[in-house]
Amino acid sequence: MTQNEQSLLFAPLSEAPTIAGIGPDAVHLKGFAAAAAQELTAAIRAVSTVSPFRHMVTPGGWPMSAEMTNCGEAGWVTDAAGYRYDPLDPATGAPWPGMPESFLRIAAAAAAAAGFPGFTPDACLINRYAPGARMSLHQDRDERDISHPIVSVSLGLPAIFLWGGRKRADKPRSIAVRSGDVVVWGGASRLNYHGVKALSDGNHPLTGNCRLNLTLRRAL
Ligand code: MD3
Ligand code: FE
Repeated sequence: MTQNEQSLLFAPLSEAPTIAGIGPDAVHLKGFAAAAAQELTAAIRAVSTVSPFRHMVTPGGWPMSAEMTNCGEAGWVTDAAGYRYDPLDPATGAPWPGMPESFLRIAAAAAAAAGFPGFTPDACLINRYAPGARMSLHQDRDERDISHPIVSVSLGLPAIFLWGGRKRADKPRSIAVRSGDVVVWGGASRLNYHGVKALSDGNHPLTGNCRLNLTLRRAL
């Protein structure tokens, strides 16, 4: 038996959640959503049955490597016309599926734990990363009122967040995120540049060979 296998035998089945500051008004809640991970993943499956994951195309004409869908009052979309929140799914012509209760609950609880009480998201962008998929450095600035935080929930394969500064040129730090981790970004960090490194191959009991990320937002 290797030392790695040996230590796995004694590892706890799940670790207690911990809280770590990563910048002003940005908090990493490790394992905060671990107990809800299965329920959240099942709800994503239900959403994607109505509004399927798809590769959206940037205004410049490049397909994004992560697949996306949405739920809630409006969904974030990009196409030749630009970025926007749309109350209708362009792929179905119908409203996006409603926000699952489990999403609202985890978002409010995580935001409160991070110092943003009363957070009630009205939109959730759901990203699905296959191995090799990534997200380049960008700001989230399509929401009407940026005084609200964004809550991000990671499920499935691990990833490396790139945590940049207020300017695109600021060198990003790498932050490892694992299934069940939640990160809350608000206040002074709300317009920081951020991205995700190309996903490594792997297999996760919850999702198979992909990573799912929820970003819960107040968009309208
Ligand atoms: C920092 N998603 O959907 S979430 C996105 O893992 C997005 O799928 C990534 O960036 C993902 O827009 C990263 C982490 C995140 C989300 C919003 C932020 C970091 C943020 C807003 C401000 C600063
Ligand atoms: Fe983003």
